[in-house]
Order: sequence, then structure tokens, then C-alpha cells
Amino acid sequence: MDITKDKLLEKLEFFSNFKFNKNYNDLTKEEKFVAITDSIMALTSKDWTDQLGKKARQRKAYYFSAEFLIGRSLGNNLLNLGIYDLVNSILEEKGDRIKDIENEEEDAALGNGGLGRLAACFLESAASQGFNLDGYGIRYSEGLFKQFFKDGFQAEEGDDWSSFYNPWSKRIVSDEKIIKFKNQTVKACPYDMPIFGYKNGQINRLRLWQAEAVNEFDFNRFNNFDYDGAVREKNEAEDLTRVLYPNDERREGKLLRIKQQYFFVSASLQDIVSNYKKNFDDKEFKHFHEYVSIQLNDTHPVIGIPELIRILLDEEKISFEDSFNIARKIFNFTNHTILREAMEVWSVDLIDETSPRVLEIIQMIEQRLVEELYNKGFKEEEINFLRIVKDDSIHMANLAIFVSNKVNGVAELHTNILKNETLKDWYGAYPYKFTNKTNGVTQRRWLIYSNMELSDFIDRKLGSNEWREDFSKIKELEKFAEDEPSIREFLEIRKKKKIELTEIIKETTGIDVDPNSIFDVQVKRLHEYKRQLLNALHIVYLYHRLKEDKNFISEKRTFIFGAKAAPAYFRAKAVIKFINEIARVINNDKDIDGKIKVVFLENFRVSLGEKIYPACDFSEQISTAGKEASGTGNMKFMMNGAITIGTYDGANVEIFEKAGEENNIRFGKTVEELMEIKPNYDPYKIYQEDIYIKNALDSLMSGEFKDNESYMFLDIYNSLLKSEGGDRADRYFVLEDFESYRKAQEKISEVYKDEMRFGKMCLLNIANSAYFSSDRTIREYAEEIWKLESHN
Ligand code: OX2
Repeated sequence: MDITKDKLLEKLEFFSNFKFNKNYNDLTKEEKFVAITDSIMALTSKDWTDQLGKKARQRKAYYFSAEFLIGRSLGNNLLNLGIYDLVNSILEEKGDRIKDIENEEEDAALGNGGLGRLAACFLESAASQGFNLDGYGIRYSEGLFKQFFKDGFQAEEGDDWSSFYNPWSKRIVSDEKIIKFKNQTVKACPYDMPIFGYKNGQINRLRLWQAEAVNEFDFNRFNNFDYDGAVREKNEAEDLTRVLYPNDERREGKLLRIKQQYFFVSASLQDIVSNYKKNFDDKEFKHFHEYVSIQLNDTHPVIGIPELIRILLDEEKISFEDSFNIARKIFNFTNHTILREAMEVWSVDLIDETSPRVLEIIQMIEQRLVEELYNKGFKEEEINFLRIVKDDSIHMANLAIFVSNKVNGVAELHTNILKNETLKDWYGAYPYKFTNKTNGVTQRRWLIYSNMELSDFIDRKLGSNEWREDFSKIKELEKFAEDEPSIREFLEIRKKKKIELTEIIKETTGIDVDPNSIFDVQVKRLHEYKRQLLNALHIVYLYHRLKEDKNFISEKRTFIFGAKAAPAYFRAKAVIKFINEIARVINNDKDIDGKIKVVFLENFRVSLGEKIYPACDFSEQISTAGKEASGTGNMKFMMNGAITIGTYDGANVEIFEKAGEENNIRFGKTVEELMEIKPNYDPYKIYQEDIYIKNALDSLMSGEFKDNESYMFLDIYNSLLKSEGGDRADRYFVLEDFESYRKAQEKISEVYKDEMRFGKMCLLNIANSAYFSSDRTIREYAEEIWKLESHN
């Protein structure tokens, strides 16, 4: 790919005229963004087309995911194409700043959080390493809602991300597929996005399906004055892909949801099968598995298993036996959570409503399962426990594990919990299927692009930029851990990124923040198990101590939050209100002299994360041990040099292991300890025995913080001290870990005070972050599961 300045200038002018009837210089910023993007698409489209042709007969893996949390693409695509600096200089000549143009791009927020962002990192890493990995998903018209605060409460509005411009995708009408539900037939129309590898010329494809009506408009109805009826079919079809369900780790038992899932996997499988038929002469599909491997991202696409069997059996006339065996070779399954509220279980009725034939095939698979386990010598009750169909419900994880070739968890600890607890019986039956694939994140977006200053520093120190392609070289940074001038230079860069964030904070919240204060950051979805509440209660504790004694802490602290709560998750929204109240009270309290400030940034999203991760001193990874399968934000922070204050959970365990416990702050009970405590756990006792904890909790009820009569704070208070329904009080051990967290927080001040020590710890975290690159993760998937070779 040879993109030169002349070619770019020519295309920029061309698209300005073609799209907007203007000269480039007369475009608005938004139009400039579109003209630049169109130019990139035009200049790369020949290569893309050629590669699609060439790859049609190569082995490929497909990542099936209901979510791809892409964020913005311009900056990252320019970086990967190796033309970021070139475009930057062209824009400068024209009097524009590239960052302003980048800010015009809407985030493509087609995902909730970690699971969707992981999918996006994986596609980028695969392309960068020359692996044939394509993505298949849903093109939601409305991405994840936008969050804003009203009187401290979360409010939501729609995210109409693509209604004006969506220059990164191509609608390929000729590849449409027909999807048949029990009572509805719709079209699936593909939108293709290029995934550019980093400076290697590779282009992979993300294909997102949009639902459309077979007949858009009923002319006869219109003529009979039935205007609604005339467009009913269109609206009902488009409803299918209208919105992303805004739940992270919560199941939604709605017909529309299972129809979304069936819709996109059916379209994707039809696509894969028809391409296979086009390119290979193999009517019996004997070699299909040699060309196709499919990764199921959690249970959301698992209905693809019976759907593939249906296609092979009913449409390609392959026997059930052979179809089933093909499916067993092709599918692999990733589990992302052990939370019971996230495990997908569908009632038989809903599957029947979606596709009666798929339900029949699930029942046939179930029969195979029972036979196979019986032959393995399993007893009846053991078999019953592993059934796919139980109590009129379909257990999607069981279906996935039985048919998949490989099953993986997303961090060492998580996979062990799957093997030994959650999926113990499955592990007993099929031990060879289970494997761990610790998550990773792409250092190109999360370090090289987000933190250009730090990346230049690394280039200078290592005397080369090879680490940008081979991230294992980042380890060489260790050499500078004791070098005072290097640490000073490094700390200066950190300071610059903090100043940049203070500007964003000022602009979006009006709050003045001291860039010399400690930036203590927790950004992630709001969920009880992630324990933003522990962080909040600790801030209240600190505040109470400071009220007694202004000098209680020596270092100024800024606590920064970002988190969206699912719109129907009352308690999560209560925690948002609580933190906003804490911020309001503390930030306005003259008594404490600005010693602590609390900032809750609205609408946390990929593009905001890019500005936050580089500016963080301490990264809060404080989930209840055993509950966070992996976490990936923890890795983004680490790569940028933040110190993790974290529990022994998910990938934190591996972060501590790689970067050293001495360079991070670990606290809290382990999974095993919590299991022991659980039967006799009494949070009320802790509350009574520790006056500071009591005061912090009582602030919820005393009127010190006000919830505007929403009863939200009462709900939080009760959740900690009273058992409700089947749930214990303080299900997530907030009070149990409080004391240990308080000590860990004290350590933060101590560490920060000693600049050289702090800088060294930060630097060592970066130097040991290679393992957390999704390049490493993708290599493991490619070699051990997908059996792909690199085309680099
Ligand atoms: C998340 C997990 O909660 C998180 O720990 C993990 O890092 C991420 O997936 C990527 O593996 N929804 N989101 C997750 O799981 C589910 C279900």
C-alpha cells in the first residue's frame, strides 16, 4: 500500500467536491473528517479487494460476537497504515489540528464493556500479525446509550452513531441473506469494515449485519389509507437490529434478544457456507473444517451451533451425524463470567418462537449428549445435571461446551474456577477441551496511539522503535529503572498527560483539579461485584478523618470515576448518585482545603478511556476475588505505567506475578479465604465494631449525603447490612475487605511521596506488560485453537 502525500491531497479535494460540493478548505470539521476517511477508504480499497480474493481459499477463523466495541477508528487506522504523521503534517499545512478532526468522529459503541472491547482488540491484533481472523456481528442502529448526570442521577439518551456519516463501512447489498423466524422473514444486509494490520499491509474484515424488510412498503395498504400498516413490516424488521441491549453481565430473557442472536449467526453461517461452495468443489463438506474455525464469544452466538447443523442437514443434505461432527470440529467457546445472572438460559418457548427447527435440532443434540455420557459411564443424575434442556429451558453454556472443540476462560484464575467449580462436571467429562487464554489488549490503540509522548520516550530509551511491532522488546525498558534522569523524564511525560486530563475535567465538569495530586482512577461498567462502593465508602472515611484533622493525609488526592450503569439496574444507579453526592459535598467543603477531590466523568467510553489511562497514577481493580473473570482495563492502565491497587482476582493475579507484587499494591481476601468466611459472614458485626466504617455507612442514612428521596441510599445501606430474598447481606464482601483496602490506600501516599521509587514502580509495570498484549493472546488462539498460520 503506497499512500503518498500527492495521492492524499488529490483524494481529499476529490471527496470534498464529490460529497459536499465544496473545496476542502471550505469544509466544516465534521466534513473534513468524512473527506479524510473517504480518502483512506478509497486509497486502500484496491488492496482490500485483492486480499478478499486471495484469502477466499485460505483457512480462516471467524470471531462471532454480539458486541464489537470499536470506538473511533480514524487515529488508529492512520497509525496502522503508517500515515499518521503524514496526515498530521498535511492537516497542519492547511491550518487544522489532527486531534480536532479526530474528535469529530462518533464512537462506534456497539458493545457494553470488556467483552465487546476485547473482540475489537482481537481483530486488530490478528490483522497486525497476519492471521486470517474475520469478525461477524450486528450493526446496531443505536449503540450503547449516552450517559449524562441530572442532579447527580444517571440519565440516558440514545446513541444514533451512524445516522449522518458512517464512512468506515461498505454496504454490500449483493451479499444479503434471508433469515427465517417462525413468524417473520427478514433480510440481513452486510456492512463491511476494514481492519488494518499495523504496517504490514494486511486487511481483514469485520462484517456487521443490519436487519431490513423483505418488502419495505405495502402499496395496497397505503392506498387504503392504512399508513402504519404500509410500513409495518419495515419497522418490525428494523427493530431487530435497532438497539444494543445495554446490560453488561446481566441476562435479558426477551424474544427480541434471542432473535437478534439467531439473526446474526444465521446470516454469518449462510455467508460462510455459500462462500465455501463458491470456492470449493466439495458437496459433502468433507473438507469444510479444514477451512473454517469459529470462536463463539460467550453464549450470545451459541445458537449458531444448531443453526449450522440445520443448514448442513436441511439445505445441504448432509446427514445429522456428519453435520454434528463438522460442528464439533469447527466451534470453540469462550466463557467470560461465572456470575449466575449472566449465564444465558432460554425458555423452550422462546427458542420455538425463534425457530422451531432449531429447537428440534437442539433436542437431537441433547440426545447425543445423553448417549455419549451414558457410554462414558455417567450415572443418571450426573447426566441430568449436564443436560442442555432442563426444566423447559435451554442452557446455552451446556450446548456450547458439549459441541465445542475447545472451551476457554479468560485468565488463569478464572479458568481454574471454571474447571474446579462452575464447570467441574464438564471438566470431568471432557478435560481435554479446557484451556486458558488470558486476555490482552492492543498496545497500538492503548499505548502507541493514546500515549504518543510515552511511546516516543520508549523509542528514545530503547534506541529503536522495534518494540512497536514486537512488544516483547518492551522488557528492555527495565534497564532504566534505576536511572534517575530517565525516571525524571518519564515523570515529566506522566505529568503532561495528567495536565491534559485536568483540562478535560475542567471542560466537562467545571472542577479544578491539581495535576500534582495523586490520580486514583476507577473506570469500568458499574456493577456491584466491581465494588465502586468500596472505593466510595473509603472516600467518605477519608473525608471524615480529614474533617477531624486537616493533616490526616500528606498527599493531595483526586479520585476519578467513569462508569455506566445498565438503565434498569437500580442499585448500580444508586452508587452513581452516591458518588456524585460525595463529589458535590467534598469538592465544596472549604474545611478540607482541596486535600481530596472527587470527579465523576460522564459517559465513559473508548475515546475517553484513551485520555484517562495515560493520566492515571493508581488503577483501582478492586472486584471481589473470584468475580472479575479477567478485566482488561487493568492491562491498559499497566501499559501506561499506572500502579495497580487490586484484589487477587482475574488477570490482576498475573499482573502481580509479571510486574512483581512489590511494584503494585495488593489487598483483600482471596477466593479461598472468602469461601471459608462465607457461611458465617456477618457484616453487621464489622459495622458495629469499627466506628469509622459505621460512620461511613451511616452517612447514607444521616442526610450527610442526599438522594433526593429516591430511597437509593437506603437500598445501598440495606444491601450491606440486611439479607434480602435469597441473598446474603453484603454479597460482595465490601465490609470484609474494607480494612485491608484502607491500608492499601495508605500505602498509596507513602509510595507517591518518594518520587524516584514511584517512577521506578511505574516504569517496571510498563516494562513487564508484554504478556498483556492481545498479540500474545491472539497468537495462542491462532496456534492452539484455530490452527492458523501467519501471512506476515
Ligand atoms: C467481561 C468480564 O466481566 C471481564 O472480566 C473480562 O475481562 C471481559 O469480559 C473480557 O473477557 N460480559 N462481560 C464480560 O463477561 C460478560 C458476560
